[in-house]
Amino acid sequence: MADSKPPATVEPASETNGNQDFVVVNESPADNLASFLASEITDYRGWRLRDERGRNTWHYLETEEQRKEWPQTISDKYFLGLDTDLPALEPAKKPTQSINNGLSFFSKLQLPPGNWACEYGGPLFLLPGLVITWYVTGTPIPASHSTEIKNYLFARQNPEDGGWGLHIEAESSVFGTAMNYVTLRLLGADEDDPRMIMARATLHRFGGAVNGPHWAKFWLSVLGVCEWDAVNPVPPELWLLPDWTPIAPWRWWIHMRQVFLPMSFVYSKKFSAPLDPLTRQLREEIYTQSYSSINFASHRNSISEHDNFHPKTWILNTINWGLVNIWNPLIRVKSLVKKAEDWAYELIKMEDENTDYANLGPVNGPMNLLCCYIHDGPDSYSVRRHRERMHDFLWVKNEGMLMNGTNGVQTWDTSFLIQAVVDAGLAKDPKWKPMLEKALEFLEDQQIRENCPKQDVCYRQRRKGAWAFSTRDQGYTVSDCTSEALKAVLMLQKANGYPQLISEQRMKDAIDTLLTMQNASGGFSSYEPTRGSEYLEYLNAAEVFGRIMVEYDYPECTTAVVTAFSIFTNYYPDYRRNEIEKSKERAVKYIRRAQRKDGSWYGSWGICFTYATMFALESLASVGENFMNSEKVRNACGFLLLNQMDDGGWGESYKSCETGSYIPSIRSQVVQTAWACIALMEAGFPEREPLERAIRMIMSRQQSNGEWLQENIEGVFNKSCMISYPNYKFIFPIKAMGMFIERFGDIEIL
Ligand code: LAN
Repeated sequence: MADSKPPATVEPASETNGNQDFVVVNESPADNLASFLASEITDYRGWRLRDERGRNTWHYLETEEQRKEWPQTISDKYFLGLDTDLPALEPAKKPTQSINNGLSFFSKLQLPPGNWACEYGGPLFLLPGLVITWYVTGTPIPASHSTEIKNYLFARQNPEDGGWGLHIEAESSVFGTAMNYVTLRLLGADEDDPRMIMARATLHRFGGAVNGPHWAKFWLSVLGVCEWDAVNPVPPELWLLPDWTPIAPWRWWIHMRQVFLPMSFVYSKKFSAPLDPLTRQLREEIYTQSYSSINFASHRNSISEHDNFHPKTWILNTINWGLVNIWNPLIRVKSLVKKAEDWAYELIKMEDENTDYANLGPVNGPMNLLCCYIHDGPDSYSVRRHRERMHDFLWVKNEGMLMNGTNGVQTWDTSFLIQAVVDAGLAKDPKWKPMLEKALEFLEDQQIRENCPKQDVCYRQRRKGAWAFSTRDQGYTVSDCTSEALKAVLMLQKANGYPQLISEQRMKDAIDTLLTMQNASGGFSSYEPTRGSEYLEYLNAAEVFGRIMVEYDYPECTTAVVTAFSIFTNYYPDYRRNEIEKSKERAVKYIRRAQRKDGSWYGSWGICFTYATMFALESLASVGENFMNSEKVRNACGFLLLNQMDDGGWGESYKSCETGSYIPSIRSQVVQTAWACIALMEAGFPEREPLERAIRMIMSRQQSNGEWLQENIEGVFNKSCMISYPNYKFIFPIKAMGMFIERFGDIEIL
């Protein structure tokens, strides 16, 4: 397979991950490694990204003829870490030149439908679910894929102990290590490979796979290398609870209930793949004692300290005890089981049909595939369609193949890029017009036009007029994705004379959907208004995540809606004006309340206080609150200025998300510096000096071809898991510099 030299970073990950705080350098015995790597990589000149209306899939072309017929593009090369040959540009002295250089580079990455794409990695618990599902459903895994998945996992192995954590910057855990070890073995990694020996040693030091969290035990039981007795109950009967019950699953955060759903089906079926020589052997590799001597039932609650981010409550432990010892053996009669499984399967089918099998995300996607395999059989349409869709989650980069946290970031990044260019005052510049027109076409194509059929039966939120985070196929409205896309459309169509691709009625549809999404608190959540009590967190069984059971208010989402409302009413002052005004007022009240004593806001989707403070200050600015007239805004500016680093930049560690207090990173970060600048300028902070220093730092990190290099990971979810937003390093510096120019002029900075 390998007929060319290895891509630069299959070796070690240190440079491309660019992470200064947690440098990942593979220091395994070099000789063994070199021979292994040389024989086990694909030729990176063979990979192509296809983008069909935002659906991104990677393809490996084996022959030179195929490669000639479908040539590699600049963006393919960029994503793969190959030389793009983009020219060195005239060095920027002023922010306008820096913006121009940045856009010259970034515009080359725009894909034919008009969107941008990117790796969306970070979590290290996604590939295992997919590979185990492929394995147990007999899905053929292309050699190119298995080779590159192995490369990625080895590249992301922690160098000190050979394990893996919850995400790429985390310390090793049983979840990461057991699952990725098994994945590598299923893909053909040798148990005697020195890297596997090291991983196994760490897993054993952590007490073996019996100390894994719930989700690990679930997947290992599916594979047949753990017993279902070790898995805490996931009763599908919960789906039969009347809707009024406070714990009914329709009230849970969408990601929890859509994972719980197929999981409960598989748990109820106690599905385990038939043993084969490999899984038989794995049974002996991942534990510290022989498989037959393990009392799995006694390990239901065993969990390593490295995984126990959110320990189970005594209430949940008591409920689980009751389910295992009373409910399952004595009360759970066959007819009830059938009723629960049938209804769960109905809901799974609805999720599949509502998303054309793309599914909500990369956890329920493979699980739904498995359910269809169990229910409909190996060659059914549902299984075949699911198999195709799995490729929507995969991404190839210079370290190998990974699984994205969603089926992409297309709509989100495209909306933000449009806004950044508009904020930089370049929307009417003929140089960037074709790029923006394409981007607008993409957003037009991606707006969701219809609600889900039987929306109430499957507990779905209204979605007509909305935008999803990734694609229209995925089809889940998110409050801020809808808002940011709507803002981008309004900015182009209304403020800058672009073609009216999206009609007035369709914008009103978006507003109608947003108006269904506000919480009683005034804040906005992500996919739906909060449907259940925070006390449901007592039933959080996943151990590795926090704040996952229900929707919460988020300053980020709330701000997006507030600002979308403001822009919309500028152009359509009469449409539902009272409701919009009232909603905005309540939303801003929530923003004010959510400010912390130190002047900051806690961010749930970006790292961390820097991210949310930027949004919150935008909300306040939209109602006229600024540095001059508001104590709150002054406090927030004080918080930001306190954390400015010596080089003029800002840098916040992901540890802030976990601990809930500001923790600086070792080195300043381009993206966070841009966020802090935007925040200060939204606040109307009057002094130029700190901003100028920050902009200087951003400009000084720009490369001669206009790009910025990857630094630390930017995003987060559920407090504990980090996720990459690689396009932020283009989008936010452009926006920040644009705002700077507007306020302080295009002065010489470098
Ligand atoms: C995302 C990605 C986008 C993100 C924003 C739009 C940035 C945010 O403002 C609202 C929430 C949202 C839509 C979001 C929610 C949770 C997601 C889908 C993710 C962080 C990407 C991956 C994550 C998902 C839960 C990963 C799968 C893990 C489970 C625990 C099920």
